[in-house]
Amino acid sequence: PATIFRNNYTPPSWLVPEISLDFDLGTELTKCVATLKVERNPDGDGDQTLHLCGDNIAVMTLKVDGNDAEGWSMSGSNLLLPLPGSAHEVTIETHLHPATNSQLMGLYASGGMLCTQCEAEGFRRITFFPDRPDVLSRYTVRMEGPKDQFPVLLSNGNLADSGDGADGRHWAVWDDPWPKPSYLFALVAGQLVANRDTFTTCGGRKVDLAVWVREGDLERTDHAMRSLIASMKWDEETFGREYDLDQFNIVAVSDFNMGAMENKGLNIFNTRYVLADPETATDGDYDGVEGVVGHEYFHNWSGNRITCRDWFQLSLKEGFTVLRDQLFSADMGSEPVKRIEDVRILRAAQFPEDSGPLAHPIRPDSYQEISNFYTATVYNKGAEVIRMMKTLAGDDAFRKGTDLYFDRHDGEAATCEDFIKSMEDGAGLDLTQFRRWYEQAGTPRVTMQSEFDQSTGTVTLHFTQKVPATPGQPNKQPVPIPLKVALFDRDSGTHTGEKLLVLDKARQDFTFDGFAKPPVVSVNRAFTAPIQLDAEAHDDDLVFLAANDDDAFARYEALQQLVTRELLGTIEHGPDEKRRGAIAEAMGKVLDDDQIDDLMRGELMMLPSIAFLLELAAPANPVALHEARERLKGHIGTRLRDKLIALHERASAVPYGLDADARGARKVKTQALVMLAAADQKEAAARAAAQYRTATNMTDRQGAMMVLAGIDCPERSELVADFHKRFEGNALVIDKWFSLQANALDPKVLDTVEALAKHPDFTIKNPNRVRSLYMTMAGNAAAFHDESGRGYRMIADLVLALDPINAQTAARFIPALGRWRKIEPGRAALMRAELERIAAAPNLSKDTREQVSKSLD
Ligand code: HT7
Ligand code: ZN
Repeated sequence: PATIFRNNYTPPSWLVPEISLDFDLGTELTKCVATLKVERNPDGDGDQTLHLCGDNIAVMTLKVDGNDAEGWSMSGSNLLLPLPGSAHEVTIETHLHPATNSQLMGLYASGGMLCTQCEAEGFRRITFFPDRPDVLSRYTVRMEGPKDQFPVLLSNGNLADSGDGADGRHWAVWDDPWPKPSYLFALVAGQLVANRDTFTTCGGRKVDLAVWVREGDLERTDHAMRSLIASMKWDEETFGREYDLDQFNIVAVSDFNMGAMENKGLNIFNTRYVLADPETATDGDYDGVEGVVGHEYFHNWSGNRITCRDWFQLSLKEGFTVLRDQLFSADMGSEPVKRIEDVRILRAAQFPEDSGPLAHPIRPDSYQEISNFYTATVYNKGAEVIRMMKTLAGDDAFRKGTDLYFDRHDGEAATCEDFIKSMEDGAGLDLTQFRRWYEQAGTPRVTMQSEFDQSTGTVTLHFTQKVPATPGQPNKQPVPIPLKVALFDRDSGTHTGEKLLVLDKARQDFTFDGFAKPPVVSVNRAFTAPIQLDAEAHDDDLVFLAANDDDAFARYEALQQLVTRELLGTIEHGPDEKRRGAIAEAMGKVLDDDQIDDLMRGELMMLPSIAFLLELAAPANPVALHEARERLKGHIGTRLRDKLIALHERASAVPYGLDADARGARKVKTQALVMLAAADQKEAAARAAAQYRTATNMTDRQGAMMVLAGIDCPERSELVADFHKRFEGNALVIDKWFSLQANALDPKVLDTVEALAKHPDFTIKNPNRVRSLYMTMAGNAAAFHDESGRGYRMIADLVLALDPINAQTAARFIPALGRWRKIEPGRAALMRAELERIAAAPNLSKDTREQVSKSLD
């Protein structure tokens, strides 16, 4: 497949200021007539041929200015149309087959309804078009179809007209006044019902809001609607952004490749991020709905009003919008807990990507298949990079920078450089060196040593930084790293004030005076920079910070570091009894401390993930690491048994509610159960079964089932069956049923996964179901890394079966196998062998081919 390079960007030769689309809808056959007003681009190269992208479609008719077109040709799947003048009207008819579109890109059928997914390059599966984000057009969409089958007809913008036709048919015309790129086009037709509300914007515009779902799902849409209204208000208050249409529609579909899509005025969502009620959705699911509803809504400005010039600029909209959704969720709940959650995701998903064969800068330099670049790097590291600008500027100056960006580039297809320049001009920052964060892949490694000079009462912090080599980037330059630091007095447990240091050289020292004794150093507080830090702190200092740090993140971090040190030490030379004792004691303080709320306590109780630990270890045996982690949990569970039981009981007495206290109680309840189960399975099984049986909500039920699924006891099969029976027919909960079993800490889990793949509820055609079984198994270290190689084989078999059906989803399984360099040689060879087996398959998709070949390099 061809490689596309960022530096080869050229402006389009032709522009399309207007397009009208006319759809004659049917599940088996939809006819689409597109009329494009095209104009030569004064900034283009003067090419007289109009290049229109196509994918899996054929030209049925083609006219130019009302006459049959002449001289056109196909180049692969693209249409080349030479045009004599500088402005023409081009009309193209295409025929689409939504029912057989299993790739879920373009127009497809999902549960009887029709819907679209056009980002990144799906519009070319609907009609021939210059399908690139810098071609902005005004869209008018007419659609017509049988009213009984498609009673609801939606597209972008505002409804302009509608009516009934002959033979039980009806039609609607939608008009979107805002020029947009083709990837933001959307259409939905189906049997849907709406939860409706209104929102009046700060400028007085009354907006009709609707969340559209299948009939039985209506009562599970209130949280999505609440989240939408909260997002609209928050974006006005926090970023000064007002909504700009009279309607805002959200539609939930059950077959969807990603989480959701920000189509202008018509967001399309995976049902997973719309539907929630206490009985079927966990607290985590509620947070997911709030975060994703916010994310897609925020794209209306960061993505839609200002879009990307080309796909290399993806982080311009995604990194910034992730930051915006993170800040929103923090404001809606607990800021420090949200920060810890965001860092946990970054470390488990992005750090491994940044150190592996698929590492790329947040603004990549090349790609073969753009769908492969919707990554944790572009999204989550992209958000961290903009967060660093916010830290460097301060909140007020940051807001000046974003205001300038929105003003300067409204209506444009912009670049990351445009964003950086607006930040420089608006926030008053010099980001010359900072631009390296956009250019270089790899997580910077920072070391810190502190040196105390008794004679002068000074402390010097000696820092080094190194950005590691990544594929195609052997030599790196230092980046500016903002680090919040505080120096604690050991006796009083207080510090003299937090400082912001900016580390911008390979080696750098910072000196502080006025100390009678060596202080305890707290560094990278609030995780101000996305780095791997080795601060060489003594265990006692980590224990001190875990108990005393007034920065909640730093407190969490100290305990995580202590545990990480112990686990990495265990697989090298066995457990360290003294350190294990210190960890249990620190955890005991966490359980006792009534200054900590339960949401935070629940975070502090979680041990670092295997994915994160593998980043820090030399090529390791993941199963040994997993076992060490379980043993440490067991040690803590045994030492703190009474406290954990008391906590479980206290939390169990809190009635269900969506407030922070009730949610916190549910979080610690399950965390207590997890630790107790690692200590005494039999006792925990009875407690988990009781939690399951008395559960009034999915958080408690899922927590109990998660623990039970890993214990060989009579309750397990009984309650697994009960769970299925209770929620039969509810796809999202049945997804949980699959993942709970695929995630089990059970030696027979691979047998279970194999059996579940044959279960009548399993289908390879639904991405949520595939992910719930196989992505979960790939994240279950003990299962995936089974020394037989069976876990690797199962993933490779899945990729080969799924690739022809849904290439995007198949390609997303490759990175799990691509991490072989982090794994001990025996298993690494087995992982590579599976990658080679995939690579040898004929007719692999571009998506999977790119990921596999890079993973083997
Ligand atoms: N901007 C959206 C990206 C997306 C997508 C990309 C590729 C294939 C399918 C997709 N569905 C949605 C999602 C977002 O970040 O908001
Ligand atoms: Zn997004």
